[in-house]
Formats: sequence, C-alpha cells, structure tokens
Amino acid sequence: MKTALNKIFFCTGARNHDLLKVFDQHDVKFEYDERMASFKALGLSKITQRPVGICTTSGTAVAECVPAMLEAYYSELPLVLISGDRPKKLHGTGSPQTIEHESLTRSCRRTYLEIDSSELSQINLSGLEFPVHINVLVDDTVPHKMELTFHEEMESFKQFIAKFKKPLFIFSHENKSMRPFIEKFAQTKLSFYAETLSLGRDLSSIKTEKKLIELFQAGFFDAVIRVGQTPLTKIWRLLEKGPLPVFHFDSRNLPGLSFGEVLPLSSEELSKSPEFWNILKGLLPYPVADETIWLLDELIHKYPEAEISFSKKLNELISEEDIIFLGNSLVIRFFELTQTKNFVVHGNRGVNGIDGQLASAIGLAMGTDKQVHCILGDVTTFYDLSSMRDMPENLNLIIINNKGGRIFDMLKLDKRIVMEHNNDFEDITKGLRLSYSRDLADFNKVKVLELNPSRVQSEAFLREWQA
Ligand SMILES: Cc1ncc(C[n+]2csc(CCOP(=O)(O)OP(=O)(O)O)c2C)c(N)n1
Repeated sequence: MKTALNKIFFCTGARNHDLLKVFDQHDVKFEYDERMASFKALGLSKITQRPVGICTTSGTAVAECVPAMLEAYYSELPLVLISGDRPKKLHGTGSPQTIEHESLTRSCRRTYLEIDSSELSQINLSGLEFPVHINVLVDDTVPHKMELTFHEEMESFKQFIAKFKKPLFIFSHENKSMRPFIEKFAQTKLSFYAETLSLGRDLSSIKTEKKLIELFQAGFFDAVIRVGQTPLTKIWRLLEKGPLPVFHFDSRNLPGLSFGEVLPLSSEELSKSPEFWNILKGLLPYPVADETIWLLDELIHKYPEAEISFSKKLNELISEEDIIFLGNSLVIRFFELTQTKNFVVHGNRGVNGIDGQLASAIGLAMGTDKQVHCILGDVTTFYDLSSMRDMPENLNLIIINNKGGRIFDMLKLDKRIVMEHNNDFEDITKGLRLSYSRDLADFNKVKVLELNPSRVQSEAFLREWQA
C-alpha cells in the first residue's frame, strides 16, 4: 500500500490469503480472532495516532470487527479494515461464506472503498477519513457463460432433466431434517451424495467425498441437481468454474453459485410433489461401485492416531440417541467422511464462521434434554473460550487439537496462516472447574475431552488417501 500502515493484524482465512503478498513490506501480525485483533489494532492506533490495519476473510469475520470499528469511529481513530470478499457475481447468491460486507460497517466508517485485489497495493491512505473500510473483491474463478434463471414451476425441472442421463444428486442441509425425503429418494435407486447435515448421510449411495470427486473429475456426471442449502463438499467450489449445468432446489431461492436454474422448493415440498417423482422416473439408475470405503478402513487401521481415525472412533462411541454439533473445518469434513450411523448433526453452515460455535452448541443443549456432543477444532475453541464458563449439564466438548488451523495446510496455503502452536486446554478447563481428559477411554465421563492427533500419521494418512 502507498501509505504504510503502522501494523497489519492479518486474521487468517482462505478468502484474504492472496492479499498477504500486498503486505510483504508491512509489519504483519497473524491472528485468528477478528474481534480481539481489531481491538488490538484500536489500542495501537490510539497510542501511535497512525493508521493500523486489520485484514479479514469474508463472512462473519468482518462483522466481528464492528465493535472495534464503532469505538474507532466515535474516538476518531485511524483504523483500516481490509476485508477479502467473493467476486461481485457471487454476491447475493448464498455462495459459501458470502455475505453483504458494505452495509455491515455503514455506521462505523467514514470511508468505504470497493476495489479489485490488483488495486490494493495502489491505495493511498493519506487524505482519507478514518475509520476506513476497504472491501477487496478476490476473484479465483474462470468466467463462464452459463446463466442464472429463477423458476416457479416444476415444468422447468422436467425440461432440465430431459437433457441429461447421469445427473449427480447432492443433498446438503435445511433447517429441518431432510431424512424423510432422502429415504424416499433412496428407493429410486438413483445415485446420490448426502452430506452429514442432511441427516441422511448413512443412506448416501456415494459413500465418500473422494469417490464423488473422482467421478466428477472423470466426467462421469453430465449435470448436478442440488436439494438443500449451499453444500459443504469441495465439488461445490469446483462447480463454480462452470464445468456442469446445475439445477438448484433451495427454499431460500438462492443458487449458492453464480449460475444454474433455481426453484424455491424444500425437500419436504419435493417429497409431496407427485410431479417431481414422476419426472425422476425418466432417469435410469446407474450403479456406482464405491471401493474407497475399503481404502478408508485400511488407512484407519494403519494410522490409528491420525485425525480421521479419531473421527471414526468418535463416530463409533457416540450414540444415535445423542445430538452432535460439529465445528469447522476439518472436524465436519472428517466426521462426514467416517460417518455410517444415523446421527442428528448440527453445524453453523449459513456463512461458515468459526466464531460463536461453542455458544451455539450451548444454546442447542439448552433446548433439549438429550446429550449434546460439541466437536470443535482448537482455533475454533480458542475463539469462543469465554463460553466455556457456562456449559450446561447435557453438553460435553470434544476438542480436536491438531495445533493450528490445519484446513489451511490441506488447502496448501501459506504456512503462516495455519498459526501452528503448542497450546493445550488442560489448565484452562481445570481453572474453570471442568473435568478434563486426553484419553478417548474417558469419552462421556468428562466435560472436556481433548484429542491430539499425530501430525505425522495425519499427514501420511492424507497423502495415501488423496493419492
Ligand atoms: C469468524 C471467522 N474467521 C475466520 C474464518 C476463516 N477460518 C476458517 S477455518 C479456520 C481455522 C479453523 O481452525 P481449527 O478450528 O483449529 O480447525 P481445523 O482447521 O484444524 O480443522 C479459519 C481461521 C472463519 N471461517 N470465520
């Protein structure tokens, strides 16, 4: 940037990752809690009277900066919030972690700039009125020609289906269980991938995301039909590059992609629609042999201390009677990968923020007599530490402490944003008078169970799994 910032608090995320290079010449401090980081920035700007930056990923991360920006606004302090955002064409579509950033800071900024990532290095802060919010549109997609169309009638689906022979059906999640719909769909013998939050994971005919991606990349499918809200699977991000036509059934009337045909119907409405089931009769079932589950079993035996193996063990230990709350990022992915039981699973997948997850599980537990198991990563747990003071009787917390935001390792991003650490939760939990163990044998006996997967085994597992 033209005017050097006193310091930049860089809050880790995939969306703003590419902006790191702009700050090569700056004093960068890595953070993962935007609320705290922006208050640190505030304190620093107070004492130095010079602009201090906070750079965040998209979604709730931006909202977490609002309290410090408000304080800066009324104290007239030079805070500069730089948010990484999805490209314009994805705004308002419900695409993963995409929300309206501009309106979030309206009451706490004096300058708002919306720029392309290539323009960030040219920004000159002198002369701007503080606090400043710079929203940077980071584009990682290849432009494509497919369109977005909204429909009201099932006839549009009939016309869509008529063009294809091997569509892939993806069932993601809704605010109610999609299981009754998925049970009915399974009888058609058509292949489908049901995510864990659909509550029909165990019924999925395509057993692993690995198989799904293999088939997808081999050109096995000729179209995609999605029922539910924006999916979690990696396919969704691959689809944005436009390789296949997509039909969306989403009661929010959101495509979650920049293209496709949308019909605002929920799985419950589809279940009751004779037309929908009649249309499906025009498709011939195509069997998918899924040998990846054998490989998964083999690797779980070979690497018992790997994170995926811990996930499998938790799957075995948790009763189908209980409720599960899953945090981002690897936690939910690995749980889905190893799930074979009929679980009731919740997660905050509206905009995928890692903030407030333990608090969300606390609220969930307050509304049920059932036992709730909240499984979170270490960074996600640290983000919501103060919630630990108030854990209801029927809630236990399982922390998968893999010593950093390992999702960024998986995505092969800059190592610095993993924020590797050597912390554990033992003293914190004991200080809060919560029973604690690191031994899986104590599952259901302690309030907080911390699991430390072996890094070496986790990496070896993934290497062989992804080969
Ligand atoms: C509020 C917010 N800030 C930042 C992010 C970006 N983000 C996604 S996952 C992640 C790290 C999560 O780490 P951890 O909880 O340890 O889980 P792991 O990646 O190891 O599975 C971050 C910082 C986000 N989703 N939400």
